[in-house]
Amino acid sequence: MSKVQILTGGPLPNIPWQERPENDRHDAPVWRYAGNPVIARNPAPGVARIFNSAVCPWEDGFIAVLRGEQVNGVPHIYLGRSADGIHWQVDPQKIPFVNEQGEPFMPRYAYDPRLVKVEDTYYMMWCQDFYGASIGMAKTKDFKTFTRLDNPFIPFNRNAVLFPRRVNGLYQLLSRPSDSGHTPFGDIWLSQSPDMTFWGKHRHVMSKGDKWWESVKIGAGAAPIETSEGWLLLYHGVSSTCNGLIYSIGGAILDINEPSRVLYRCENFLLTPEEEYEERGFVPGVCFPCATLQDTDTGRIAIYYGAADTVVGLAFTQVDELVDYIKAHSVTCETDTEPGIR
Ligand code: BMA
Repeated sequence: MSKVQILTGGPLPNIPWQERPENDRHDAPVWRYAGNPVIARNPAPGVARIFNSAVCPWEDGFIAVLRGEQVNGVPHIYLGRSADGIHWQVDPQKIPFVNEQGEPFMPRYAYDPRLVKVEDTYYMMWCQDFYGASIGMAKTKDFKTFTRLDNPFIPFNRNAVLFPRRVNGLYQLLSRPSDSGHTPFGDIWLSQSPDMTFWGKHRHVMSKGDKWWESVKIGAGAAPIETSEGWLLLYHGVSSTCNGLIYSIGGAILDINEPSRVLYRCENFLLTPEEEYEERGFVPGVCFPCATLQDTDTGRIAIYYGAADTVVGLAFTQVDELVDYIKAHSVTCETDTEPGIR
């Protein structure tokens, strides 16, 4: 039993897991699956690459919403199924979204999906065209019918991630207001809703950091994990180099009852591109987290991240070690710790 209790989900003894290698010299307690990548190039007919993708437990195994870059270069979302969270069968058809009337209603493009179960429903959120890049959302209960919801925000916005439960009676959605291009700025914001349609009570959560690995912009990654220490948030932080942008994974802990307040924020990255499949690909130097699986009994956490906009990687951490590391290296500033409204 871990010291820090994970309160999201229940026991999941079948999540993928490998112990940390004894000779691991990384500073942060996050280590890669030795068999990475778990989804390689050309994973299905007409799909050249699958990368920034999200998973959930489903029936006896796992299900995933996958960012698939089609051979015409346009991204869409595909479904994947796996018994062990490592070997994936990719459905060659795009997810067939419908509107509330059950009629076909496909986004023009869709990328960076997240998948979060809230109460008895699975919600997906992604980035799509809404007369400019913004957030699309859909819900399903059976992974057969995917009903789109109203788009929560006007353009431009990216990186939407729902919390796995309501807080103070309201659904909670993190996002990152952006521009129409590659966005040289960006903070994480929180929006709240009584019904998944009307989003308001917006709060600022965190600014880009003054540490160089996250000095350009940040964006929420995986759905926050509820723990006895607060909401554990894995996010991406971006730095600028002579050779373009580099995406690393960072960690923070948000207040349980007021998640726009950051309690701890790790000044170090938790994972940064360094393996061949992270440094070489369609966009080199990208580790982009989109989901976790966690086991409440052991405190094990499996992290799914896109690598180099080309493949899916898997990494592991243990909640006690991760929370200790974030706390031990925490540096917060006023824009982190204040309630986020001015
Ligand atoms: C962001 C998004 C991500 C991508 C990243 C790096 O703007 O488009 O999907 O992984 O850039 O290219």
